[in-house]
Amino acid sequence: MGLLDRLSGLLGLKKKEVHVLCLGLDNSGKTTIINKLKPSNAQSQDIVPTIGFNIEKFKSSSLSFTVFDMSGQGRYRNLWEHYYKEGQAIIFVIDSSDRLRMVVAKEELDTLLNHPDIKHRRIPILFFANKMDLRDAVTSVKVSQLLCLENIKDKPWHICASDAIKGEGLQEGVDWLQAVKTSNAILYCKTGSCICITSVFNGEMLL
Ligand SMILES: Nc1nc2c(ncn2[C@@H]2O[C@H](COP(=O)(O)OP(=O)(O)OP(=O)(O)O)[C@@H](O)[C@H]2O)c(=O)[nH]1
Ligand SMILES: [Mg+2]
Repeated sequence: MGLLDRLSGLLGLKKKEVHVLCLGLDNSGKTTIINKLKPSNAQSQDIVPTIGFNIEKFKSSSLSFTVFDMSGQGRYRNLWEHYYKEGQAIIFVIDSSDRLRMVVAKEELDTLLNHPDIKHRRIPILFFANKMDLRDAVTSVKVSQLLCLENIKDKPWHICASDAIKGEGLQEGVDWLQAVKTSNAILYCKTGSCICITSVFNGEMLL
C-alpha cells in the first residue's frame, strides 16, 4: 500500500474494501447483475457465459466491493471453494423462473453452507431471486421457501426480488450489504409470509 493510500485510509477518505463472492447456477444472471452495478460508462453491452471467473469492482456510498464473479457451469463449480476463505460476503443468485433447477441451486447452497471455510463464519449472504420479469418466475418468498432459507440461523441473510436487465431490486440488495458490513448488530425477524432481516446501524433501524 502506498503512502497516499495509507494517508487517505487514515483520514477516512478511502472506502473500505469488501471482497464478495458471486455464486449461483449458470444462466442465473450473476454477471448481468454485477455489470449493472458498475458505473454506466464501465458497463459491458454484451454479457457472455463466464469461463472460470472474473474480478469486477463496484462502489456503494461507503464501501468498495471487489467481486469474484464465478462461473456457475457445472464444470467450474469446484473452483468456488478455493475463494471461500477470501470472501467477506456472498451474493447468491437464483433464476426464479427455473423451477426445474431450483433443487440443484439448493444442493449447491447446502454444499456452500456446510463447507468448512464457510460453516462457522457469520458471513453475510445476499440472495437475488432474479428474472422476476419472466412469466414463470416464482416470488422471492417462494424462492426462500424452496431453498429453506429460514434454516440459516447463524449468518445474516437477505433476499431481494430482482430484474437484472432493468436493474430493479439491485440497489436494495447493495444497501443491505453495505448496512450489514458496517453495522454492529443484526436482528432477524419473521412476520407472516414475509421473511426479512433488520439491520441496526449506528443504533438506527434500517430495514
Ligand atoms: N429476462 C431476464 N433475463 C436475465 C435477467 N438477468 C440475466 N438475464 C439473462 O440471462 C442470461 C444469463 O445471464 P448471465 O449474467 O450471463 O448469467 P450467469 O449467472 O453469469 O451465468 P454463468 O456465467 O454461465 O454462470 C443472459 O442472457 C441475460 O441477459 C433478468 O433479470 N431477466
Ligand atoms: Mg457469468
